[in-house]
Amino acid sequence: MILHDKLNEIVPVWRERVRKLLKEHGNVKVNYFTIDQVYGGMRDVEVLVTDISYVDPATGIRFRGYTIPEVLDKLPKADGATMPYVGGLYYLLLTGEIPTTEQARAVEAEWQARAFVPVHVENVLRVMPDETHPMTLFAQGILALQTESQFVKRYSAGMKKDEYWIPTLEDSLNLIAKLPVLAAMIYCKKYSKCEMGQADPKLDWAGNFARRLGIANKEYEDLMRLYMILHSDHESGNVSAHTVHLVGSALSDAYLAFAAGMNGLAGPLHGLANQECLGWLLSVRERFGGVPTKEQLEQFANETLAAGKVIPGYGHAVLRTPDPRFVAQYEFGKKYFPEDELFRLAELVYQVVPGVLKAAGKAKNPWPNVDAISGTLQYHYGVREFDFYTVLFGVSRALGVTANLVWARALGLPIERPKSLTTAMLEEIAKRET
Ligand code: AMX
Repeated sequence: MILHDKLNEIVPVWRERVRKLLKEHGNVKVNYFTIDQVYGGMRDVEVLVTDISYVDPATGIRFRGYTIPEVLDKLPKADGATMPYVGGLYYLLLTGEIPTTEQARAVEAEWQARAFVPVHVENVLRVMPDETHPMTLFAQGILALQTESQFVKRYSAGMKKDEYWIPTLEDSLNLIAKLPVLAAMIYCKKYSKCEMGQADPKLDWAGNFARRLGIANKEYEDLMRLYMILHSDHESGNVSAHTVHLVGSALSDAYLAFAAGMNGLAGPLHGLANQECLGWLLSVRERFGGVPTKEQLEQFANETLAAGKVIPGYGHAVLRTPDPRFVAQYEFGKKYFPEDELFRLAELVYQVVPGVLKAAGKAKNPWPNVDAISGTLQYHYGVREFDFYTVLFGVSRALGVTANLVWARALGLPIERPKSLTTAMLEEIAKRET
């Protein structure tokens, strides 16, 4: 094929040209940033602003300044629950204040009242082939929901700029309310496992989501609350959050922006890692017929690296310690089912893999991230379809990215439009500066 043949010829030439430029002049500055950063995914470039969460390389995520243990401790909980109302977290993300129980319940009540999903959304899902990935269905379902956008209606009627945040908040509340129903529809379509009846008015958003997956179990309801809180936000630079912000900056409504972000979350270096992580754990278990010895696991991990693959669930672009989101889930498993075989395997991986990655010497952070354990907990309670796990992540991520979207419209943040240069221009700058 003509294009393949031509590209096959020139790709190695360009690869060598870029490699040479980065090797010899990577630290040359182009205005504010180095050539390494311009070419390298803008790593560590401080050009985004959010007040909703911040990832501290040493202590991990802080939501409005609060660490994960503080959030779990301070947010109000329903009677008999060990984990907080997710509605309380959303109040915190949006306002910066810890809500009272009444305020958290008021957010939960808003979600209950807005959970209806129009029939055309289910029709869109129905016509898709059975083998469609759940994340593809999720993004399609969100796009189908866009018919509900209040922002679109108000914008075409001629809304004033300083009111943009109001229908953005409406869209965000509606979207979050409907996502568990959409996710359960996908679970039904793919695996025929779900409970699509009326929501229990006495149960919160996360508890009802747990029930909709067909699991009526108080522990799992608490796990769902924990999971939804932990995955909600991770400052602005990660692919899903940044995509939602970028697309929203064009005044695309919350549905369009969120669907775009979910396509980024579906990538294997981002949200899909949780599915890959459980797959890797299961492949270890299958190879050794159970939990292996430390030495066997070390060898298996080295084989993964030697095959040019990453060990999913380990490493992070910003963190340099075990992810506190990993730690919170690890403690949950330790409390409720320490003897579960897969949990014991995940625990052994935690003991072994950081050493393997340190010895290999490439990964800047050898510690587990949020995905190293999340699938193991879901698996324990019966959500064993691991290509569904990224959908769970996506439902949770709506909390953080929509809170950011509301504030982006409230502060009138402009359309994002960075400037690009050509490789020849960078080479010219490098020549001039050296
Ligand atoms: N296994 C093997 N190699 C790894 C590794 C891992 N878990 N983590 C990093 N490395 C390698 C990188 O591939 C890179 O190799 P290269 O120079 O040949 O390209 C080198 O170490 C340096 O990478 P880094 O600067 O430490 O990491 P990064 O910021 O480029 O990437 C991440 C971060 C998470 C994508 C990476 O650690 C990774 O691929 N981890 C496995 C996948 C994973 O767990 N992803 C989930 C991330 C969390 C999320 O978004 N859900």
